[in-house]
Amino acid sequence: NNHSSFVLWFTGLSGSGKSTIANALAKELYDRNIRNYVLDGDNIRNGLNRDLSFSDEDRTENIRRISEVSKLFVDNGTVVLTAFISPFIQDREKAKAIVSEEEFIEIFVSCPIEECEKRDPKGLYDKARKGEIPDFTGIDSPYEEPVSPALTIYTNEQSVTESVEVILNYLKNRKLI
Ligand code: GGZ
Repeated sequence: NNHSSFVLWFTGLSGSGKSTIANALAKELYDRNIRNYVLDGDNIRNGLNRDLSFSDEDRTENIRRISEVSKLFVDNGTVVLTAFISPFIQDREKAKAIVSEEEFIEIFVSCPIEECEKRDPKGLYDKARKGEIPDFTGIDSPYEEPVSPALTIYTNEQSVTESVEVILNYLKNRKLI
C-alpha cells in the first residue's frame, strides 16, 4: 500500500452517474489495497453540511468545506473520491488550490440533460419541472462544464465497468496506482 494520495473530483449533473462510478471505482481501489473514501451527498449534505441549501452561495460553501475535508483525508494517506455536482468552475478551481494542484484530478461525468432527466432515479427532475424544487441544476440553476478536465466519462455511451476501467488506466499511466 505504498502510493501517493490524491483526490478524484467527479463533477456533473444530478443523475449523470458520479456516485455510481465513484463507488464502483472505490471497490476496485479497495481490492488493490488502496485505502480510499467516497464523499457524496449522503455523508456530507446530511451531516457536516446539513445547514446548506442549493443557493449559489451555499453550493460554493458546500464545495469549500468538501475541499478542506478532502485535503485532510489526503494528508492522512487516503485516496478521496468526491461526487458532487460542483457546478461552478471557480469553485472547482478553488478546490484544486485547497487540495493542491498535483493531487487534484478533475473527472467530468458527461451526460446529456435529456438522458439524466429520463433516468431521474429520485424523481427530482420531474419535481423541478413542476416548480417544486427551485434552483435545480440544469433547469433553473447553471452547470458550468469543465474546460480541461483530466478525464471525461460519457455515461450515456459507456457502461459503469468501462468507465471505471478508463479511470484505472489513467491512474496506472500516471503511475498513481
Ligand atoms: C441540484 C439537488 C437540488 C438542487 C436537491 N439542484 O441526484 P442527487 O439529488 O442525489 O444529487 C443531487 C444532490 C446535489 O448536491 P451536491 O452537493 O452535489 O450539489 S452542489 O455540488 O451543487 O452543491 C440531487 C440533490 O442533491 N438536490 N436539490 N436544487 N441537486
